Parts: sequence; C-alpha cells; structure tokens
Amino acid sequence: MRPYWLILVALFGLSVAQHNPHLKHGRTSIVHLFEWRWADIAAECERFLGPNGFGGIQISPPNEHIVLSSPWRPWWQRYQPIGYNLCSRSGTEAELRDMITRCNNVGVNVYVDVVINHMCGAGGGEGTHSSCGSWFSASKRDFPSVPYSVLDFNDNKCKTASGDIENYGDPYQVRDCRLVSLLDLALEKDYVRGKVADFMNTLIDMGVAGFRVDACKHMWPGDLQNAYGRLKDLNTKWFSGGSRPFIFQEVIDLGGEGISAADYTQLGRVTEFKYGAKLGTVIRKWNGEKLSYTRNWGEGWGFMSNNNALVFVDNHDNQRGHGAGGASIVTFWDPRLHKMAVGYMLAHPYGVTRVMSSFRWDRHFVNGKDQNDWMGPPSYSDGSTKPVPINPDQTCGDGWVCEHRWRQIKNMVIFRNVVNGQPHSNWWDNQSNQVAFGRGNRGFIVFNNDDWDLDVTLDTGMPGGTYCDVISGQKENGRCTGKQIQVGGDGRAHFKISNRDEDPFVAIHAESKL
Ligand code: QV4
Ligand code: CA
Repeated sequence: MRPYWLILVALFGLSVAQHNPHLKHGRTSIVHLFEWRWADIAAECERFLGPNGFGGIQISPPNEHIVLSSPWRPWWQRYQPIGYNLCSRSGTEAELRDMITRCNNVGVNVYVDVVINHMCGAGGGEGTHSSCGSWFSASKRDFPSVPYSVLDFNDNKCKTASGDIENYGDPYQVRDCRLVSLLDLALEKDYVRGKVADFMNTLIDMGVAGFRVDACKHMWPGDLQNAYGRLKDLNTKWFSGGSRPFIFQEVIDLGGEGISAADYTQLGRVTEFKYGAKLGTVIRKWNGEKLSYTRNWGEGWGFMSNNNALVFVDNHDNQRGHGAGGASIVTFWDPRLHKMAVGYMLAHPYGVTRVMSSFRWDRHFVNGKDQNDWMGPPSYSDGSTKPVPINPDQTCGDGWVCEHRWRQIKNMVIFRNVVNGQPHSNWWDNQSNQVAFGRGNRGFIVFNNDDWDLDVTLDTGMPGGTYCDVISGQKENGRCTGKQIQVGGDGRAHFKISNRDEDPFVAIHAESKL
C-alpha cells in the first residue's frame, strides 16, 4: 500500500496542477484575440505579443461550427459546434497548427476556447451549413462527423416542459437541460467523455497550453473531472515533462444562484465575473463606490481565492450585453475608463489577468438593448473574416480595436511582468477616488478618478532616481516620451495628475528608470 503522505501529495498535485497557466519568461497576462484569424494571430505573436511580454492568448473556438444566414454570420455561431474537425471561421487546421507552433516559438502560449456542453441549437436545421461542410441534422440529433447520435444527448434526462433551462435556481435543469435551445450533450456517457477528450488531446498534441472551458455551469463537476482526467500532459516540445493543461472554466457567479464558482475551483481556475462588475461600478462611481474602498481589493471584496481566479475587465459576452451582469462593465466604448480599469487590474497582484481585444460593431440601442449585439467580426460580403491590418502608428485598422496594442495597456502588461511576485505595498488614498499603491520596490501606480486635481508627495518604496511614466509615454532609446517622476533617496516622489489629463493615472517601474 502507498504511504498516506504520497496519496496526499498526489491529491494536492492533482488539485493545483490545472491552475497553472505555464506562462514563460516571467510573463503574466493573457489576451483574448476574439474572432481573429489564425494567420493574423501567428503574425501578432511574432511581431507584437512576444516582443511585448504577453504570456498567452485565448483563441475563439477552432472546431467545426454552424454557419448562419439569419442573422448574417453572427459571432455566436462559433458557440454552436457541428463537430470536432478543425476548420472554422478563423481558418484551416493547417493554419491553426502553424499559428500554435509560431506562437509557442516566441514564448506565447495558446489557450483554446472549447465548447463541450452542447452542439448547435435545436432549430439549427439540416444540411451542410457548417464551417467544414459536414452534413448534420439538429432535429434528428445526428452529427456524423463526430459521430454523435440521438443517444448522446440529454433530451430524456431533462425534465422541463420546453426542454430548455427554465429556472437557474434548479441545478438539475441548469446541467441537464438546454441552454437557449442548444442540444445538450450527455457528458455522463463514457462515449461522449471520450470524444470530448480526444478533441482536446488533439489540440494538446498540436502544442496548446490549456483551455477556456465554455459554459461550465451547465456541466456537472464530476463529468468535467472525468473528462479532464483523460487529458494528456502538455507537449514536451514546448513544456516541461508532466505539465498538466491549464484549465479555466467559464462560470458566471455573481451570487444568488444554486450553482456557485466554488463547485468548480478544485478542477481548475474559474472566471471571476464579480471582478469586472465591481471594478466597473467603482470606476464609474456608481452606487456610492469609491476607488479608496479598493484598499482590500481581491478576496476582501468577496472574490474567490487568488489562486483560483481568472480575472478580466470585460469579456466577449458582457461587452455586448450577453451573459449576466453587464451594465457596469467598462469596455473600449469608454476608452478613458477602460484604460484606467485595465491599468488597475494589471497593477494589482490578484488573479491571472486576461486583456480583451475586440472588434467594433454598429451599436444600435432601442430601449436600452443593442439590436446589433449579434454582429460578427469585420468581414467581406461573402462572410469571410477580414485580416487585421496594422497602421503606421501601430494601431489596428478595419474595425479591429486591438485594446492590447494601446500604449497604456501594453505598458501595464509589461509593468505586471516587472513587478511579478512583489507584494501589494505603500497604499495611499484621499478617502475618495485618488489612490496609489506599489509592488514592493519594483513598481508604483497613482490614480486620480476624482473631479479635481491630485497633487501629493508619496512614499513609493522605489529606489531613488528619475523614472518614465509608462501611461503618458514610455522609455524609448533611453529617453522618456511622457511625464518624468523624480524619486528621492528616501523613496518619496511628488505626483501631479489633473482630472483633465488624457489618462488620469501614472505608473512607474524598475525598467522605466532613466
Ligand atoms: C434562441 C432563444 C431560445 C430559443 C431558440 C430557438 O433564446 O430560447 O429556444 O432561439 O431556436 C444564440 C442566440 C439565441 C438562440 C441560440 C440558439 O443568441 O437567441 O436561442 O443561439 O439558436 C453565445 C451567445 C448566445 C448564443 C450562443 C450560441 O451569447 O446568445 O445563442 O452563443 O450561438 C449564460 C451561460 C454562459 C454563457 C452566457 C452567454 O451560463 O455559459 O449565458 N456564456 C458562454 C459563452 C457565450 C455562448 C455560450 C456560453 C454558449 O461565453 O458566448 O453563447 O456556448 O450566462
Ligand atoms: Ca449540460
């Protein structure tokens, strides 16, 4: 028999293994390149993400999906799988493989968005209107390319009249019935678990570092544990032997439902949706919230434990009113607030951070609801996705927003790498919306979200010298293109931030020293 302590080590190893994103070279952040083509991602890894210290990317679902004409090619068609062939709106299997290789070669990990709770909607029809052209029939529950048949769905297990989830308070409905009519897979079946694991293992062999698992609230933790248990270790061409795939699970838990994020944290990380909802409320100064109240940001605000959290200011759903809790979310549509929120997130030690990279669409509100929240990425008239052109000033064209390329956000991704492992320190606030904090002796950030100027001398904890503010500019060839901050031998520095500055915050770090 195995000694007791060995079993403990094995159990502990299992429970923490899938929480590790395996980021390389001291990198700390992931960017979601929502709906980007594989060819553009490969180029972006080499020309921008690798050189600027981004640790990884989340990609849109790479598997075969339904192709819809009404509405015309919505972004959400990719959340309706037809099979596990790897041709999608983002490109072919060969392009996917090439992208994963090229990103890995510059130290940028790839995390795949996997949709394993369901296939297409019940009203998805019959035919070959799928991204690889495979025939399927939604009404017959027939997906020959996997293959799945009527036996592989939960139609008999679900007890609601409509067959859809009708009450989120009932965990059985939420797991066994259809999410907005999406045909619900019977993940309790060995056969289905095997097909899902084969799909994910194919991606692991290709070199991905892990998965964003879609709609986890709608799957039983035991079924997920079984499927994850079938996954291979990561490809040793790029990862050390015995590395388990990073798993981060989409569970929207804003409190008050029968199912909570905690039901999933032992299996991997979980998306902390309270983070962006609360940060948005604070930055917008809604409900009497103040930045000074974020002194105990993190677990102190009722978020899950740091080691379990994947955090973000906005995601592809809540930036356009899908999912839950969207009202307070700050997106690229409010660029000044968005930069501040993302800056705060990247400066703060809590969680594994994910930056959103979006495309623009024609918002059209009727009674507060965006009629065009379905609109897909910038596309040609035949529905194929446009490439991402890079302008001379390094921004993106053709409707691609590329928040990750905004100087303030890119520089805060670097800030987070520079201060990695340092504690939250030297907090200061004015009991309103002016706050500052450091990360040991490696970095310091000051925010002014009040309607008046900030003018104060603070203990930064940094070594004396002249530093370049990486928000108003950056260090280039040893010179500073933005504000300069003088830190005295005692670590104290004077900060002046007008509430009318383009960006009312200042950040300095060890590598921005002149
Ligand atoms: C509609 C009706 C149904 C009706 C059906 C009839 O709503 O009641 O029965 O038509 O055919 C699309 C449409 C939706 C449609 C459905 C099926 O928007 O109106 O049903 O297709 O045809 C994305 C979009 C959804 C989209 C889905 C599939 O957000 O609008 O549905 O893709 O294309 C919950 C979950 C959480 C989820 C979040 C959005 O707990 O898991 O809602 N988030 C993830 C993804 C999200 C994705 C899914 C899950 C589903 O982040 O992008 O939904 O894979 O909070
Ligand atoms: Ca389900």
